[in-house]
Amino acid sequence: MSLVLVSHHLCPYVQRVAIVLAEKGVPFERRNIDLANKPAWFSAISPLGKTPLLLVDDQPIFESAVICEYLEDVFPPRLHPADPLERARHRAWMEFGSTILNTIWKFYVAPNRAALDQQCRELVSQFGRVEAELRTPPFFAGTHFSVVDAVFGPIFRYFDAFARIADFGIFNTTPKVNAWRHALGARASIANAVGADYHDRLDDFLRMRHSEISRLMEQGTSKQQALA
Ligand SMILES: N[C@@H](CCC(=O)N[C@@H](CS)C(=O)NCC(=O)O)C(=O)O
Repeated sequence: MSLVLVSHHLCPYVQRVAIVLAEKGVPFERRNIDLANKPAWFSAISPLGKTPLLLVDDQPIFESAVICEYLEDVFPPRLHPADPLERARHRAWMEFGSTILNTIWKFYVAPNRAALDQQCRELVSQFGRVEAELRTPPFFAGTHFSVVDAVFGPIFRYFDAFARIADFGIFNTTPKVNAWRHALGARASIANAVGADYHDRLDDFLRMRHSEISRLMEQGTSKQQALA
């Protein structure tokens, strides 16, 4: 079977699929595209025009959650829990992860300090919900790495970049989430789901948002230049 993951360098939804593939030890080819200038072959096979897209022997499957479910059906080991109710709970928290990704987007495009602070409060509240859901460390389901971990690894990666800009204190009141974040950061499948140039690419991307975050990054650069 040939698997091609049609990707974008920064896309967190691509990363969750790459992590699931890595956890299952399934080889695949990654094909990065420019989402600002989508190739015609991609638009032709992608109904939503979004990454990720998994080509399974040239047949396109779209939507990251659907792709993860397909991989669960086909390749061992099972990352989802066996119990149907627990599995439904995991799927629900995958969905919550997508909601957090939407807040992260609102956070880095916030045009001014007040809007940024508002999204910061929203993130604190959302991670508060996650905190209440976490049981035994190190992962979402204790020692068993699950698809929810694959969803949250790329979420937490954003906060490494945000922490380089300023201390937003987002995890100050959620120690379990913070510990989970660090456990996921140390997992090889998560670390390897992005290229070596990811940090620079993400910094460039954030700098070009013309947002409050971009301004804070500029201020940081000017301060560093003044100190040099
Ligand atoms: N619900 C989708 C979201 C995927 C998504 O938003 N991908 C972004 C990149 S991270 C995209 O392709 N955006 C391009 C566009 O919307 O034109 C999934 O889970 O796969």
